Amino acid sequence: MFDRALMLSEVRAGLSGHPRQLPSKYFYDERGSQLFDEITRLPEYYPTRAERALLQQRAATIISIAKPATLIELGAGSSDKTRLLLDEMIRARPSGATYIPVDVSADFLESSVTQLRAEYGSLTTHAVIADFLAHFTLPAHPSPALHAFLGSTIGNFTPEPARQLISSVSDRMEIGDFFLLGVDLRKDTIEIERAYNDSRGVTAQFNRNILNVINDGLGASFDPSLFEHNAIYNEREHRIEMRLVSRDAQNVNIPGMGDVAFAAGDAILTELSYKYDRSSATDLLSRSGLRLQEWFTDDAGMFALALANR
Ligand code: SAH
Ligand code: AVI
Repeated sequence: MFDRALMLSEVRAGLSGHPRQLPSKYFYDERGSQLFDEITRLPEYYPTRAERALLQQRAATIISIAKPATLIELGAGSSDKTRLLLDEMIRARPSGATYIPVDVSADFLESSVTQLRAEYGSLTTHAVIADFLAHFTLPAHPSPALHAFLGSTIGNFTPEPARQLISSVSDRMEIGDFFLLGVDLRKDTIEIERAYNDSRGVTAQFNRNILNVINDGLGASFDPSLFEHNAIYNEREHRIEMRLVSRDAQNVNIPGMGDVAFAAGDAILTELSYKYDRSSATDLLSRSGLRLQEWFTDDAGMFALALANR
C-alpha cells in the first residue's frame, strides 16, 4: 500500500528530529479513513457539518462561476460532500461530466469510487491513487476543470509546504480553470479543542492508528495503547497540535532503524491543523500564484470556501 522505502526514510527522519514527528498522511490506511469518516459525524467535530452547509448553500453559484466539465479533487476521501458539487455539475451538463478524485488511501478510494459509479450513471470517474505531495500524473480530461481541496486538509500543512502544494495545483491549472479551497476558520479555543478531544475517543483512536500503519508498513513494534492522545490549540500559531505521548519508558523496534527509546511523557507530533481567516487564506493563495475571486462563509464564521483562479 504505502511505499516501504519512502515510509522508512520519512519515519527515520521524523523520529530522529526534534520534536519527534510522523507525516500525517500515515493516518490513512483503510481503518484510518473509516475512523476519519466517523470523526466527521461526531457532534463535537463541526468542520464537516459547517462545510457541508456552505456547499448546500453555494454549490450552484460555484458551478455557475467555474462552469467545470471536470472536477479534480485532492484528498477526496469518501467524496461525500463532493456530491453537492457533482449534482450541480451534472445539472449544468446533462450530457456528462468527469470526476477525478486523488487520494493516498487506496482501498478506501476504490470502494468510494465503486459506490459513486453505481449512483451516477452519466459521470465519468477516474480514481487516482497518489501522494499529492509527490509528482503525479492526471488522466486526460475535458476543460475547464475545477480543482478542489476541501475539508480543511490544507490546514494539515505548515505555511511553506502549503504554498508548495497549492502552487503545484496552480501550475497544473489551464486558462479558465478554477480552484476551490475549504478552510477551517479561527474561533474560540474551547470550541476548536473540543473538536479534537471528542467524548467518545474516536479522535484518540484515529491518532493512535498512525502507529498501526507504521507497524504494518515497517514491521515496527509500537503498542498504540501505551501512547496517550493529546490535542491542544496553539493560539499564537493558530493551529491544533496533535501528539501521542508515551505513558511510560519504553523501547520501540523499527526494522531498518533499530530501537527508539521513549521516556514517560515523550511525545510524537502527529498532526498540525491550521485555522485560517480571510487575510491568511488570501495571502496563501496569492503566494501560490492564485487570486481570490469569491469568499463564502457562514454567519457564525465557522468555515470558509475560497474560489480562486490564476
Ligand atoms: N476531503 C474529505 C477527506 C478529508 S480527510 C473531507 O473533506 O471529508 C484527508 C484526506 O486526504 C484523506 O482521505 C487522506 O487519505 C487524504 N490524504 C492525506 N494526505 C495525503 C497525501 N499526501 N496524498 C494524497 N492524499 C492524502
Ligand atoms: C483531514 N484533516 C483536515 C482533519 C483536521 O481536522 O485537521 C484531520 C483530523 N484530525 C483530527 N480530527 C480530524
